[in-house]
Amino acid sequence: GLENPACDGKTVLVHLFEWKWTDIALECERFLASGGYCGVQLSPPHEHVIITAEYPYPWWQRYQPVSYKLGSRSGTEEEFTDMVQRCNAVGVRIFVDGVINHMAGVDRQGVGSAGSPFDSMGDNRDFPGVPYTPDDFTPRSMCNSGSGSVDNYGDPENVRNCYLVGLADLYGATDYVRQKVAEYFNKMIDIGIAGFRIDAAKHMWPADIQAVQDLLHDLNVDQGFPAGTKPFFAHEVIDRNDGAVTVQEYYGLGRVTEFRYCQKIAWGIQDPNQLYGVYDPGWGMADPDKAFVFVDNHDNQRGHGGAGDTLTHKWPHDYRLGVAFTLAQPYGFTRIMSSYYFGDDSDQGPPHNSDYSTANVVITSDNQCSGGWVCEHRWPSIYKMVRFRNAVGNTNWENYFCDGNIVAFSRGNLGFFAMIKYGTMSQTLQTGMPAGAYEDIVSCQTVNVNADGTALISISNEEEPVLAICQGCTC
Ligand code: LAG
Ligand code: CA
Repeated sequence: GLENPACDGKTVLVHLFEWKWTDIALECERFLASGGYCGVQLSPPHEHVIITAEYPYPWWQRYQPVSYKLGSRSGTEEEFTDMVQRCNAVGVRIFVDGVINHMAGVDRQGVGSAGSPFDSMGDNRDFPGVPYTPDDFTPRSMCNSGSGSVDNYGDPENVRNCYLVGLADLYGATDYVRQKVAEYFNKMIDIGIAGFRIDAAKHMWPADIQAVQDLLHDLNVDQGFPAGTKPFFAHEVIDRNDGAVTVQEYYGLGRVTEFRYCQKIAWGIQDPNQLYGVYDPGWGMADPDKAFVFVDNHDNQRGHGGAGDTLTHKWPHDYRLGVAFTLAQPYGFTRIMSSYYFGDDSDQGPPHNSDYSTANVVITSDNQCSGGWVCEHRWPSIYKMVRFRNAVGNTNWENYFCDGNIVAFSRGNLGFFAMIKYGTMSQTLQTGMPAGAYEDIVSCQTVNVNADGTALISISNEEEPVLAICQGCTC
């Protein structure tokens, strides 16, 4: 449903940022299904602008819609449908990044990725591929900024009615826009997707999102969803206690992104004494059953939207700890980032062929990726923790231990997690688990839990300094 995706209790999404549909279909079959992943967040599947002049094919061209045709840098409608069906067939669900706040920037015209012409220059708003005409965009008279762009985050009217970085703002209060968006979403629901990430939800009125949701179909029973299941929603609301719009306004529409978690986990890995406070209601952070959490996303990992204090794959040791801890602790519904390398160039698109079409993902003999793809979701201490999170369900964390370097806790009596920031460890800790021999799912070594729940906890791999045992889990 709205807050919990229909994936049989599986609890982790992975964002396969800029992957092609053909590669995602393969990844569902060869890795994600057995890895216990709930599903994949796609890059936006709609037709987008193609940018060559100021920069060759930046990743962010996909955040400028031209129409709702399913033809994008990631592939065609046929490939999209094939991916959805093949992933569903192995129990991995597909989640769409829905860009519905706006169309292309007001400095753009040309032909989109599926062949539709468009003209968004100046006051022109011609998107025949939908079609949208000037009436479908928020009247300039409703925006109180001089430039016409969002420039005052202290004012919700400005945030929602003005043009976000100059992107032509859709007038979501109109029936026509609501119907066109719902038509786009319903087409993909009927193909078999399971839900949405709503881009720039902060810049839309909650009532306008609600109106679209009211028009949506239930998930497709022929693709294995129970009858009457609503699509899952994660609304992108960047709320860092720094503006007039709060995540709480979006409760009732599904989950909300919790960007304060990114900051909290970065600080916590810096100073493990702070880790117990990753969920801080005093900070206004979203309720646990509303929060959508992640260590980094495609924006803040490269200094775009809501960046600052962000852990990324560029610091692999700390990043592994951050993601492993995130998957071990109980707060929120979790998403893992899967990136490509980009150095210092925050505009750079995905690995590409000589004609700039997106390159294939290359899988190596040790089950990692190459060809410029990072594949954090295949790093051992990350993907193994997906199993842990699935196994411990909704249990609380207990037996919390922290000495400023070692952090450990149990999840009910279903699982126990430990990690160490520097060095190695060998120490007796309370695991909260029934007596018995368990396999550490990270190192594959045996952990013997005594009758009183204590066990000798040893971590010797300084690269992947994480240990996890759970009931029913093997290495
Ligand atoms: C988002 N969430 O609210 C996305 O996560 C984020 O990646 C999107 O921005 C943004 N909202 C709009 O969907 C990205 C880039 C921007 C880029 C924008 C449109 O972070 O840098 O703006 O996508 O492609 C670009 C230029 C701007 C220009 C604008 C309009 O960087 O300088 O004004 O296009 O032409
Ligand atoms: Ca808006």
